Amino acid sequence: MTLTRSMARLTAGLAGAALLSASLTAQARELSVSTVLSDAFPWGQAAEKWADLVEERSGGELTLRVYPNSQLVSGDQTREFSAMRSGLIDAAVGSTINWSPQVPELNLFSLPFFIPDEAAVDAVTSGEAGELVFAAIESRGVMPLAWGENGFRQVSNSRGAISLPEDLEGLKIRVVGSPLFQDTFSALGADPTQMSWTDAQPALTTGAVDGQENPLSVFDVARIDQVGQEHLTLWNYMNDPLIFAVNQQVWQSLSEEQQVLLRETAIEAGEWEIAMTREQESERLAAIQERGVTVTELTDEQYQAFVDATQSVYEKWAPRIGEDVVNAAQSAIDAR
Ligand code: X2X
Repeated sequence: MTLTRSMARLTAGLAGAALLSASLTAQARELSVSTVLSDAFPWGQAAEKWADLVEERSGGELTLRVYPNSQLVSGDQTREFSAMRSGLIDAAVGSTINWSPQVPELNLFSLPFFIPDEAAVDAVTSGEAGELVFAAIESRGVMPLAWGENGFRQVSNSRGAISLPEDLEGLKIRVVGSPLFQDTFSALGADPTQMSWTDAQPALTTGAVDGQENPLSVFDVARIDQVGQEHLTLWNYMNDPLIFAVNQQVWQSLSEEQQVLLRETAIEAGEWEIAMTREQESERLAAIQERGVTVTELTDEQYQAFVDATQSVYEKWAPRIGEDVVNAAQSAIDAR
């Protein structure tokens, strides 16, 4: 081969490689996905499942990279929605609680003793109330795609068993940074203190707070009993759904095919995670009890005492959430 011919080949080869890589960069797209909990928890697993399905079905054209532990918002989980809206984060699998400071309608799920069981959760999320909530999110610059579930939140503490509101009197309870929680625990006579999940664990360890509330999966995986939380009350006072969502500009920049793919895989990952979370509840409870935690279940009268004590929270927050959303949810719950 003459020098000129081999040079010509080399040049053609390089040009080809450049073309190929240019077309790859034009097509391949990576989106960041924020979560509060890692894949040690069902919540983080929901995001990983979404990423796996997208990887499988997009043939590498679209990649979701999951950033757990609220790291994209430096641990401040109540800033996740704003960060996604402004485009600092492309997407998230986030909790209704953490997004409620920016989307008041999401407080629907935090109304104490309002959505009592799994059938009620499903009736709300899959019906008109769910649609209104998704429309509220969309109107604030974020495209919601699917539901997941962190679970029913149960209260624990290091002092003694809680079976009536009086038992919470004066207890310092860590709550998430959402104002409704402050009202609920104040109404119950406790001393609520707002902090992120990142700060909650050291606060429980040092005894700076007496108690906390989280779903069984979080209590179990994070080994909350090992930081002195020996008393757990099953009161199902609220469920904490998760929402799969994408920044609006990012969403609009995707092809229709990619949008369909993202939505379908989010729905699939969400359904998978909700079923898994619910299935695991009884084995998690057994594991928690085996580790020596006292588990308290409420009689109907005790439950009613909590409902009555928090009635004022419902009255204050229903108008802020929007009567149309609350009424649609109430009808769905009644008809379940
Ligand atoms: O902070 C919490 O308690 C957690 C992890 O459950 C949420 O992000 C709502």
